[in-house]
Amino acid sequence: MSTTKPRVIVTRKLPDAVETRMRELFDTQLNIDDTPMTRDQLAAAMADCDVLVPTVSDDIDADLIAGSGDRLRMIANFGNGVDNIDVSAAATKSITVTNTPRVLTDDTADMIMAMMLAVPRRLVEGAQVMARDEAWPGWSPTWMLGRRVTGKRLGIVGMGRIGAAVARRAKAFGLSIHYHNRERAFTQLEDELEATHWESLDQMLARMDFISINCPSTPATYHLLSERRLKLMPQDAIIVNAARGDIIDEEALVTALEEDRLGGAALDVFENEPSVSTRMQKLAQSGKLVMLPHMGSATVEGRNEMGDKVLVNIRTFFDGHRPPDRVLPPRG
Ligand code: 8YV
Repeated sequence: MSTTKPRVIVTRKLPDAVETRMRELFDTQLNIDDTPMTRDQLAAAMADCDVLVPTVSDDIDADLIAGSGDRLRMIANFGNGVDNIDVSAAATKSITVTNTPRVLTDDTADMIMAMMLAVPRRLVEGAQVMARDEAWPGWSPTWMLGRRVTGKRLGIVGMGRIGAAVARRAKAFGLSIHYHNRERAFTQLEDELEATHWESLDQMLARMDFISINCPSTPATYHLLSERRLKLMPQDAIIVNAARGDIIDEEALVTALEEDRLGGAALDVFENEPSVSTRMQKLAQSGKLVMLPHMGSATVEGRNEMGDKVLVNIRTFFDGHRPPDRVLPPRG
């Protein structure tokens, strides 16, 4: 049966309501069992559809895009970050790229706050004690002591939507807000947050109790927290990263934690996702490192809203308009 509906291939299992609507609107191929596609399967899919709907777990690089043939017109990412897609290569082939901004800001910021509290207040260690038979000897004045959060300094690397949402929450927890950003935030936001802007990332890192990474992963932010910069941080500083793993030199971070040159870290993202090293697992057992499986935006509401955005982006594009969440290639 021939159809005039655009052919859409979705690489992973999406929420039921999103998939159902997707099938109503488009000639859609779903991935019901959620097995990630191999590179060959992605190449075949990209040669056989008008729209690919990938996620962070699909690496849509320049070679795949170059080999995609003429049919592919749109890559509608189910996700905010587009570091999994070579947007410049897509632009060269006039393929429109879209993402799903704004709907995961609050969920991600909530999780970042939870991570920021978890390390100094030893949340995971405490929960593990209660999950083990007879591991709790009973209350004691000097047992399981953590460090106070209120009154400390938080340095936000990347004051975009998520950075600002983290800052608002952290301010309510009594933290003072500092930030480093490519461009200085609007005065209004600085006033609201009583935030201090640092032109020099090095100088900010040397003075903060907490660092939260909230910038996108781009060639310019690769290993932004390098071995040299990690060495600038105070010995009891805590790093939280729910952005992308490759913004921190993970190997250097692990060494710094092992050598007690940092207070701790909470990571929701990793350099070689989904792999983490045994050294990291060992640190996680000691409580110095809290690791989560990339679940910063993982709420039912968020995933449904991400799906709605994908649907609107595809529909708008095929109605002949500019999709609301179009992503342009980086400048310069
Ligand atoms: C998403 C994320 O779950 O949207 C993002 O950028 O990091 C995640 O929270 C994932 O990217 C979906 O593709």
